Amino acid sequence: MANNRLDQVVSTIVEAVRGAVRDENISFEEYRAAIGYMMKIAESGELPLFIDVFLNTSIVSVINQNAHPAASPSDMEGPYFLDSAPVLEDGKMKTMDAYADDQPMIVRGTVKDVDGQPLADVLVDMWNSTPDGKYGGIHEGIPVDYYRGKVRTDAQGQYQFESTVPVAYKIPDSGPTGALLEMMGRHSWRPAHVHLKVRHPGYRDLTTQLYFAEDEYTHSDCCEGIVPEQFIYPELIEDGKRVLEADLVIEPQAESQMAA
Ligand code: MBD
Ligand code: FE
Repeated sequence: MANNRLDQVVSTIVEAVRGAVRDENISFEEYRAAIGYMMKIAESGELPLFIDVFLNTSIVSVINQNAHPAASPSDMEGPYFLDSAPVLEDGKMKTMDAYADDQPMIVRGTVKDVDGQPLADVLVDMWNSTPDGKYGGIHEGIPVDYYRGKVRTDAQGQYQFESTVPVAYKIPDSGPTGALLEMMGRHSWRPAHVHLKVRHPGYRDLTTQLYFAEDEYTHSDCCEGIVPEQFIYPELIEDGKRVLEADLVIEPQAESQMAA
């Protein structure tokens, strides 16, 4: 049986690309070069990164368009979420001693429903980069159980993580994704950011990011992330720790999604 949704989406994509070929007078040589480039992307293992750089933000726009007005803004998941992250009893992530000058960071807040009621026992995931822009379980030398973890909200709906402040993240520039950005005259930096994912039965998953007001890339993200104003944090230090307070509002799942 033909899949109508698939047919419609693929047809629309192909028509959009054909339109670009016509509009830009693409030559056969350029067409072959594009195929060669796509092969390089695939062979380098950067396919998820490449697609996230150019398209994840659009997926998030669709999510935000369809979201309840009281729900927290969604942002890109990016390529480095791992559901195998450890459960943290006290919210304290493992960080590497090798980073002697790292700054401790607390990320905390309350998970609520759209009526403002706190939600207990909600699963919250957080992941962020090392002080030199690497992710646990992804980049060389950083084990999978470092700089990521899961907690559950307490009876008051509160969650807390402890990690260290991340830095602006440079898309690997030895690979074809960074090379393309550079050839386009664009830089390949993401602002320093913290990833959060909230999951609770009967509610829509919320995936978002927190940003730092002082970061020079917060308003020039190479991935054109959403960067919601409410999630840009001015410097707040408590007991030597950078504090980010993020209340996260999740909405009930649509009934059509419940059945699935
Ligand atoms: C990242 O760390 C990220 O969050 C995104 C969206 C893309 C590339 C690297
Ligand atoms: Fe990231």
